[in-house]
Amino acid sequence: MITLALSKGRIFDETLPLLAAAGIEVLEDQQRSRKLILPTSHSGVRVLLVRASDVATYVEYGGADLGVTGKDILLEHGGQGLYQPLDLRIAQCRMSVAVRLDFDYASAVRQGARLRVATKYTRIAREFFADKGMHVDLIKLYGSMELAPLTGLADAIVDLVSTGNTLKANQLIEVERIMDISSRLVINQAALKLKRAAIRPLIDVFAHAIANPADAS
Ligand code: PRT
Ligand code: MG
Repeated sequence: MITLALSKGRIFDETLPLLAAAGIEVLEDQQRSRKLILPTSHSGVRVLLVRASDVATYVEYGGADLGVTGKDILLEHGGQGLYQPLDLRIAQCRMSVAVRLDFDYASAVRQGARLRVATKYTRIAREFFADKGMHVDLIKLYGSMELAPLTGLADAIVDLVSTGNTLKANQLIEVERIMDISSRLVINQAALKLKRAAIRPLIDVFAHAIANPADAS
């Protein structure tokens, strides 16, 4: 049996076509089911539903053999000990710095002002501003980062942006693009050795499906 850890929402949805390319169909409706372990059409494969930020942890400790998780999470929590053979190019977005429309970020940077930055991604933010030679006070938040500049909690946020609609709806503007983000296939090192016969073909099918998106129906 191989166990694949996914998170509900975009990662689950965007992994389904890759599984389909391998002839694997998840047999339970992720939205409606309360189950956390979902059977698939392949008796040797099951899907575990975990929080997005827990996928790498499950795979690292062998609670799952493999998983799909964002580069943001791998960079923030460290993907140590995980085999990362593929960028699946799904759940794409970017990590950016955003401020209120009326905040003059450019002159704050020019003047070397000490910025207060709210984010869930303190590690990525710390490295980014350190590389720019900027001094920042980081404020750790766990969600709704957009509120921080609006309430005066912070001057800027570091957060994921995809359409930009959330920023726009909150009168915020993107002032720096830190990096592009997509999701990776992560594999437990021991599982890769012990279950190679089952896992290796999956990697190959995923790689082929990514390289040939036109084949997907
Ligand atoms: O939502 P929950 O608290 O359960 O967990 P999560 O936010 O960690 O999970 P989920 O499923 O929302 O995100 C899983 C992964 O999807 C992330 O780790 C990213 O790698 C990737 N991803 C891709 C995104 C986005 N796009 C994205 N737009 N993750 C989050 N967002 C959020 C963003 O934080 C912001 O609040 O969507 C909002 C902005 O979206 P736009 O379209 O308005 O710009
Ligand atoms: Mg979310």
